Amino acid sequence: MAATPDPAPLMPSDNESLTQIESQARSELDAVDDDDALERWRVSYLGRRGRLTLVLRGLTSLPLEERKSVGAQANRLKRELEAELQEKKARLGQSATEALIAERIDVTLPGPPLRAGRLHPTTQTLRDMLDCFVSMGFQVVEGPEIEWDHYNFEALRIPKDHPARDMWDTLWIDAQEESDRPMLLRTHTSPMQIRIMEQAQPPIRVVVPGKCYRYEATDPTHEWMMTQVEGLAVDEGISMADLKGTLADFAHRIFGPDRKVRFRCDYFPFVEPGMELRIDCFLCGGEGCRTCSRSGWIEILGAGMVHPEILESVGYDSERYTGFAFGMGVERIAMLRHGIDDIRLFYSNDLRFLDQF
Ligand code: 2U9
Repeated sequence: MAATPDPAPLMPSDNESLTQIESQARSELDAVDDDDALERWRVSYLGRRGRLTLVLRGLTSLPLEERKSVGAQANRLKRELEAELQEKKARLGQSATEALIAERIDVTLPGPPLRAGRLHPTTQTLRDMLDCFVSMGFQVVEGPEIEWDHYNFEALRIPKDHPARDMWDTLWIDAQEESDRPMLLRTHTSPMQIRIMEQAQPPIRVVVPGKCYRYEATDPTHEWMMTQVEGLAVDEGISMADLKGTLADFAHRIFGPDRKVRFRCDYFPFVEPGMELRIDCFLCGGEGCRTCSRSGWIEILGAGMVHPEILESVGYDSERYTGFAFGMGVERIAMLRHGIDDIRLFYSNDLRFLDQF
């Protein structure tokens, strides 16, 4: 390939050009920020056809005096630029190392904090409730959420067309309501107690937690899905005193030892007698407020002595065995404990609510 002809050397009196070369070389070197740019700079000033090299090569054509002075300046500039080139090279190498060090991962540093998960407020309260009954000797048993009409209603003394059915608005499975063996979403966990009694002999002490479903409009105290805890104790010699002692103890452990408790009559088809348990209102101290509907008392659960007809229907001798049963809503207990005024908050998945527990 034909060599490119050398550009014309500087004229002997071209001192200004040397000054220009010096200032341009310095400012361009200043702007250099990587190895490639540094090499381009070197070629352009100090390379074989670099601007300074050409000045030095052109010295021979100058008169002696000028050659001496321009030559001295050009050689000084060459030495200085070569030194500055080395310095820049070292600095670029250093900053590349620093960049590598900065990029390095220090595995000994603590990681970013993790957002810890937590138990849902329903689960927290449910666990406290179950702990309480387990410590009294009850076993925890779970059952199916889809049930036969038989276990949910018939076996609990709630026959079809009985007015008591209106107490539970039901979600039926497809067109099953009209079939021989209608199926539904259980309205309470009571069917499981029937299943247990069918399979086991007394003594029985079980608590049955689980989701239940009701066909009803939601409002601050009603949801179409709720969690229940029900309990059943069957043995020889079980009396109302056992029921009252067990449930009063439960109320004191969940709501505090200073709570007053009282039992009042209520009706449920599967117990006789039936009753509700109330505690004195801890918000108004019994004066009467919105939470206790101005009564000074808050209902926390329903209970009663298992109806003898139910004991007989599962094959127990009701002359020998008696039992008590109870049921309550877990969300209701959690609402009272935490002062929550709307049950719909539990399953609306609003983290501002859930983060508080
Ligand atoms: C069998 C025999 C008896 C369970 C009982 C209640 C009273 C009761 C409700 C309270 C509010 C449920 O969450 S709630 O809607 N329950 O009041 N439950 S006695 O009695 C039984 C259960 C099964 C075989």
